[in-house]
Amino acid sequence: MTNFHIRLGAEVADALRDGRPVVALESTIVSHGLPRPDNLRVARQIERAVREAGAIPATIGMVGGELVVGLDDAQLTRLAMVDGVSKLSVRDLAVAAATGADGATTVAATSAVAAAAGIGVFATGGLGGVHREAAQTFDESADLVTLARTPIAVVCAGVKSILDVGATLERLETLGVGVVGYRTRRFPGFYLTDAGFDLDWSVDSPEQVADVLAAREQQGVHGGGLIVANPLPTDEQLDPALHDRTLAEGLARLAREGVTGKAVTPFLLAHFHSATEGASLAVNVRIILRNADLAARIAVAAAALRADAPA
Ligand code: PSU
Ligand code: MN
Repeated sequence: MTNFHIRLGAEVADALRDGRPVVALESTIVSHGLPRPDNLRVARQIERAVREAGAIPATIGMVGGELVVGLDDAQLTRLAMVDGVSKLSVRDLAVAAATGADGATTVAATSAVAAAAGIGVFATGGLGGVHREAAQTFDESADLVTLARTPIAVVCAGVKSILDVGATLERLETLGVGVVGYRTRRFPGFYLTDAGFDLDWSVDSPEQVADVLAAREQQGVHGGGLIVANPLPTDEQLDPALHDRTLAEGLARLAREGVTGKAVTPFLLAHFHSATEGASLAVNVRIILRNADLAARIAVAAAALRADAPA
C-alpha cells in the first residue's frame, strides 16, 4: 500500500462537506478499555447516542494500515474482536500504516486525526494523564501534550482516577489546555463525580461551549484543545469505598506484576472491571454515553453557529 491518506467514511465525508455536525470517537476504549464482547455492543451504543442527539459519529481507527475516520460496522467489529490490535498514540500512526497494522487510536491519536480531518468535537470516557509515580517513571500520557497543540474540544469525565489527578491538572495548565466544567466547578474523577479539585471555569450549555470554540477560532491566538469535563451525577457514580479499595489493589498488582508503559492503563481498567464484578463497567458505559450525547449537542450548536456566521 502506498496511499496513506486519511480515509473518510462516506457518511462522514458528506456531513463534513455540508457543514453538518460530526463527533469523533476513539477506538482504544473499544479494543483495550472494555472487555469483549461488551465492547462491540458499547461501541455501537456510543454511535447511536451521537445520532440520537443529531450528529454523525466518526469512530477513528486503523484497519490493515488504513487510517479511517468513520469506521463502518465491519471495521468496528474487527477492531473490537480480533487479537493483535495495536494501541496507537500519535507517534505510532505512520509506522502502523507502513506496516499494515490494525490499530486502535488513543485520545491523543484520535484528537490529532479528527482535527486533521476537520472535526472539532470528540467524545471519550476519561483522558490519560500523569501517572502516580510519574516523578520516577516519567509516565505521562501523550494525551496531554497532544491536546496542547490540537484544536479540538474533548468531552470527558475528567481523567481516570487511576492517575495523579492534581499533577495532571497542573500539567494541563502548563501546556495551555483549556478546562471547563460542564455545569460544575469541580473536576470530575471519572468513576467518581468529584476528584477533589476546583475548576476556574464552568459552562452551562452546549451553545456556550460552541461560543468558546468560536471565540478561540476568531481570536486566532491559541490553537490548543479544550476539555469539557462532564461529571456523572452522584447517584450514578461507582461506590467510593469500592472504588478506593479496587484502586489500591490494582496499584499493588501493577507493582507486583511489573506492568509498565502503555500496558498500564488497560491493565488497571481490566482490574477494575473484574474486581468490581462489572460495576465499574456499567459506570464506564454510562460515562461514555453521557459524553457522546453532550458532544453531539455541542457539535450541533457549533454547526448552527457556523451556519449563522456572516461569510
Ligand atoms: N479512558 C477510558 N478507557 C480507555 C482510555 C481512556 O475510560 O481505554 C484510553 C484512552 O484511549 C486514552 C488512553 O487515550 O487510555 C491513555 O493511555 P496512556 O495512559 O497509555 O496514554
Ligand atoms: Mn503511559
